[in-house]
Amino acid sequence: MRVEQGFQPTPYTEGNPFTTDPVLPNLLKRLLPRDVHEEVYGDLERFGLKVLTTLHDLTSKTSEPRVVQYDQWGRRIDDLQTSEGWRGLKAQMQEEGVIGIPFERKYGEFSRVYGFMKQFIAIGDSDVISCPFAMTDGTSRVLELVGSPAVKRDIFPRLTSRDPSLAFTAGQWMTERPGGSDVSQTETIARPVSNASSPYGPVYRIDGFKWFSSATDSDIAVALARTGPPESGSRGLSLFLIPLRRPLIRPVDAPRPPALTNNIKIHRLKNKFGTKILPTAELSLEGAEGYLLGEVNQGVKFITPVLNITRIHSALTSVGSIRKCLAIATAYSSVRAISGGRQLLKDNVLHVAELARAHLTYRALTHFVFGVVLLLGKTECKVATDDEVLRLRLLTPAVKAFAADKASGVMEECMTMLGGQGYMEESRIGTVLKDAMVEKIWEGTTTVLSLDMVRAAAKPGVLHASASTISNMHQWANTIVSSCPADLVHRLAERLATLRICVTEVISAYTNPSTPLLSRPTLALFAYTTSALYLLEHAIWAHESGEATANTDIEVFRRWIDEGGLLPALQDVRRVKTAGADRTKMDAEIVYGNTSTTQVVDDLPISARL
Ligand code: UCC
Repeated sequence: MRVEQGFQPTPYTEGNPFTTDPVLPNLLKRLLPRDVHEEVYGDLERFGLKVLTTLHDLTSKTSEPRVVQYDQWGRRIDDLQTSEGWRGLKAQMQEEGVIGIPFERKYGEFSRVYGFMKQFIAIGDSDVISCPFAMTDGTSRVLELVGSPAVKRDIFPRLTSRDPSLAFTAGQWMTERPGGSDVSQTETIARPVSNASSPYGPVYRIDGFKWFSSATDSDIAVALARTGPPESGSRGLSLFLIPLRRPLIRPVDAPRPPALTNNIKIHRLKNKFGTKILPTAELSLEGAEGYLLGEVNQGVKFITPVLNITRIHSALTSVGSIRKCLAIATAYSSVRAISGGRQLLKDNVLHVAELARAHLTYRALTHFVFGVVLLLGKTECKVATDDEVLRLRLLTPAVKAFAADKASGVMEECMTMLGGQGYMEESRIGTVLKDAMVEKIWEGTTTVLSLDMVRAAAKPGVLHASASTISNMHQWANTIVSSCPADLVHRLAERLATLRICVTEVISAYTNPSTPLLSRPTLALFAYTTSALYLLEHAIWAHESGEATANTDIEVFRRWIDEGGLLPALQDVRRVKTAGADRTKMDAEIVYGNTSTTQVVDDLPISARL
């Protein structure tokens, strides 16, 4: 039989990633004031079509970057070559204003929601172009906060520019070989240059080796380097603005110089599991010129906006990757016939039940991440209350870690929903899944972030009562739960009670961390609870404003409480809370074998074994 003969599978057609998404249009309607919503809706609809056409085509033209280190005469050139598709994607995102929108702030605090929504619908059809823009975004914020007038005149406008011929992107260089996430071991040294001056800030010569430098094709980077003695750990680090190419400001038609022009050598490109299109490199800084940002030895403090903003981007990418895979799986269910051709997958209850389970997680995460995005917008525009600023600090690591943890499982399910077709590279589910795996690692693993939350929660008023503040989390949860109208309270009473129990448990776990083991399960419970609160907030809004989706939104909240994983997360926290040292010892024995006397499991309280 020839390939043209016999059964011909029907390809699926994906709808507009914004207008046909089951969550986004209504979420946007709730989050934005009516006039802003009316203005941006059309742009997002237009961009949604562009994602399916222009961006999709450019993605098919990307290929792995390469570095040509020497020319034929043996001269070091470090020529970093990226693909036409990659450069095209970059230009498209700049023109669309993914960095312009949040910093132009045409829509005030709502600009963040609009800008992030644009990035969100492009994820999955734009390779990992979101990565350099995450760092460009964080860097723009740092420069906005602490850049010199000349930095604000020459560099900030380029980072936020919509003109690709002028626009800059930025990288972030923190990680080094000794420490990974622990920057206290930073070996890179910055020495002041007394006889040099720059309008961009005090000039330093920087020497060191940066181990994971993504966005090596960028124009500038923000980097930590040591200015204090080694024993000062992370308190002896300062933040620098480092041009990757000099001169930094050139005529538009001037050729792009290599990083060697600032004494930066590309040692090699990383051989990564995913994100292969992204030029991540090991860099050797051999007297690179850099300009101090902020105060000496305060580098960690000044780089935290980059960390926090990139963490929100990371969460967005995890959830956006789910969106893409679900869009494919859902579209496929409308064309794939089963049962001898008599039934489409979309009419098969067993299949739809699995799709609904995946959609449940997607909905919860989408509401969570855009809740955080709104808080970011409010904070940057200085209209957030003190409580909201504190909440943003706590929710940022939580949403990053939680979204990354949940994403891969859902994407795997989506892949199986296409059977063998899902496993084919052409479906792109595999690429999206592999790329999204990095979200569990970069900008802090789940464990690192769970410890960050412990630190953030210790700030007075964030979670627990202080002299003047009643619990922030408690107050926020109370405000949402108590805004539930009577008829909804009646329908959801049991779930609302569960939610209150979870809030109390989270606060207690952070207030009295009886064991260091609590940080990870508490992060999970916190994230389940927070996403439930956002789902409830949305369901109440939909119910009260008579949205056609109201019943679905209420059901999604109910299922998230009953079936989404919140109850096992609650049990986890309770189990670990009461476990004590015996559990830690048993953990070691499970992993490394019995090396000393064993505390038998039966000696543990029953609650610790649930
Ligand atoms: O290695 C990586 C690359 C992986 C592979 C990449 C491949 C391709 C990528 C593709 C992408 C698409 S990523 C790993 C990057 N590293 C991190 O994410 C850093 C993780 N470490 C942390 O988050 C740490 O907490 C640090 C570095 C931020 C700080 O740790 P230290 O040195 O212990 O410092 P402290 O003492 O904990 O914090 C210093 C101050 C404190 O304030 P003060 O001085 O007032 O007490 C903290 O409260 O900074 C404050 N602080 C923060 N403030 C710390 N973190 C934050 C924060 N997030 N927000 C606000």
